[in-house]
Amino acid sequence: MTNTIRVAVTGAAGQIGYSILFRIASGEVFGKGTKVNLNLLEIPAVVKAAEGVAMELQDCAYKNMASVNCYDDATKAFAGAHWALLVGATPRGPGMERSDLIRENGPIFVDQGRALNKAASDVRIVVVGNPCNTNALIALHNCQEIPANRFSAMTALDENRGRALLSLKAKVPVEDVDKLIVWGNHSSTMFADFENARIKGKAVAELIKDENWLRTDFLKTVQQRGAEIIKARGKSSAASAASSCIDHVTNLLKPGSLFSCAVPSDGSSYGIPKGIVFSFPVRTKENGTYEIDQTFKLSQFAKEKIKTSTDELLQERELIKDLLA
Ligand code: NAX
Repeated sequence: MTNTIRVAVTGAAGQIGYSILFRIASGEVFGKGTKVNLNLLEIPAVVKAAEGVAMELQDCAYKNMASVNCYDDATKAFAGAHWALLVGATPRGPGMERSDLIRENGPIFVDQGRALNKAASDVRIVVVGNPCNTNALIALHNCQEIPANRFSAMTALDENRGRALLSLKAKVPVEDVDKLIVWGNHSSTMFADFENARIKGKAVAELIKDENWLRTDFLKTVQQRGAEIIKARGKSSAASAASSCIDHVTNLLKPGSLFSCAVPSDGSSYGIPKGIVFSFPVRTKENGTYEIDQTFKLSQFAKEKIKTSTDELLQERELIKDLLA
């Protein structure tokens, strides 16, 4: 085992933290040939709970975990990190509007962007904490030293939800469903593009001959799945979110992967304006970077759905424009 990396995880004592940290420490994410130093970040009032998680991580005696340390200071937690998984954020409370949540969580990502700017250089940042697209935009604006293409936000859970749903409907194994790209915002306006998706290499409509279901129930179920889980479980999705975050990271590490990933738009792809973080079909390249796949054909129906999500992201940007350095 030769390679050693440092991974910072924020919101380490939260639900997703409790699920993802053990899988990172086990070697599942970065490979059995890599040792991981884990830096856990929590707010001061909760750092004690993170210390409890750290004790459990030590008690697993994972060969792939080189160290685990807890911090309540972002600059210390991000020092020398190769990956920063920004999971921590305040959850949406009862009666709270999305716009309130954006204003509540925005400042966290100003601080964390600045801390990354000071403390890390060769780092890749994945934003999970909601509203994740706009939080990623805030963080990258406050972190001028790190290239914008090192920042992404997670829409892999939405893609996984959609793939699972199509596989159940078509009665095929989930691995037979691919190219299901979720476009836009990780919110109820996201568009899970069943028109470009493939089941066993064929158009979805060839196997699921129910266009009305695809255009209505399918899209709505993917968009509302998070709320449905809260209703059933009494808590938000955490293990599936952690699992999808692992898919997001492993896809970014594996050249040739094609997956849904929210990245900064430079204005050159699919007519999406510059200056928002938008979920596109992202293809990982050999040298650890990625490109936006340009081969997707969008119908008028898809374009309308994508426009709704684009407009929402532009409105979100307007709400936090004072936080963009
Ligand atoms: P929890 O409320 O269980 O945990 C969040 C943790 O973050 C708490 O322990 C809190 O103390 C900590 N925290 C808050 N502010 C912090 C800061 N400034 N620095 C460090 N830690 C901080 O939430 P959990 O279920 O773990 O979800 C975490 C985030 O993921 C939420 O914002 C949630 O909305 C978001 N999600 C995003 C998803 C996605 O697909 N992008 C799906 C799952 C999830 O809903």
